[in-house]
Amino acid sequence: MSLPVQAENWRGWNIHPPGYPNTVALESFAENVAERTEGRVHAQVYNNAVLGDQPDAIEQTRNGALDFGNFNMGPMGPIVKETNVLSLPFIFSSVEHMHDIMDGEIGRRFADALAEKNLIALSWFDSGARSFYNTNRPISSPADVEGLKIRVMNNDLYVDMVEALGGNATPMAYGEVYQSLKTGVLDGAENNYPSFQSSNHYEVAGFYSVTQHLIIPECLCIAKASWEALSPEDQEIVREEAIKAAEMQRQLWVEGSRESRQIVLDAGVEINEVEDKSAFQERMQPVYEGFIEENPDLATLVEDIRATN
Ligand code: GTR
Repeated sequence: MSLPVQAENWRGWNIHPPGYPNTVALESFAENVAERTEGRVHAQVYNNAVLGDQPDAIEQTRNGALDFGNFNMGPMGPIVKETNVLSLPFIFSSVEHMHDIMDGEIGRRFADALAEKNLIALSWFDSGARSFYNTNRPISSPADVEGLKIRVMNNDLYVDMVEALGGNATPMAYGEVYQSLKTGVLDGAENNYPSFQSSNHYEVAGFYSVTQHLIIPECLCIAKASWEALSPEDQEIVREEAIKAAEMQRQLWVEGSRESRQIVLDAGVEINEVEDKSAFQERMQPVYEGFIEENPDLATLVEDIRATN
């Protein structure tokens, strides 16, 4: 006679709406995990940040109130300081560079740092490159940022970044940005094409300028307590499915980014390429210096990434 097995009911946090590349991949992850564990892990994804804003959801996952989530390494910085390295503007030369780093030995260093804070990072999602958009004008040089009120994710590094360009930075939850752009509380924000489109920010901010100042990975993270409650066999299934989900997400991302770009163009958004990004990069010098001064122990990590550029 076999003992009845207690099913784990997993709640997963997701900031994005249905149909978004991350959402599709997370839902497939949940479905495959339930199927392959024969219901021992019944995982459900809650979209549109209904379980809380991102900094809050990270805390809830750390303490086991939530079981998993897809988290951007931006708002992770204040909690897991090593991950701030990933928020240094222009640290990666391209999305491919970021993938190479995160899938290799250096990526494991970040996963170890997250594990120390009770987050088991099983795979890395793509988040493209973030660029500025605003309601006023195209941005081609740092001078165009001057005086603009720009929303940033919850991380002091981004405040430094925007201030180094002469703008006024406002850390704010993602869900509040649309209304703030609409009412003029903000002039602009920054994000990749899929988020610029799916959040509808493009309806109110008609100028998107391709600065690509941040290329930040995102994790599929499991709460340590939920992870440790699994048998080794189920851990293996969850790990495999998380890696498969990241592969799927990265493929969907490429197509999704193209589609989102087209949707915003069709809606009349003016997109300007910033061919020469060096003026923006030069302004980031003090941001790097300040960061290394405050975190001398992370200098090697920064150097190791830059050396692979
Ligand atoms: C998106 C990212 C979200 C969230 C959001 C934001 O690109 O996928 O996790 O960080 O940006 O700007 O808050």
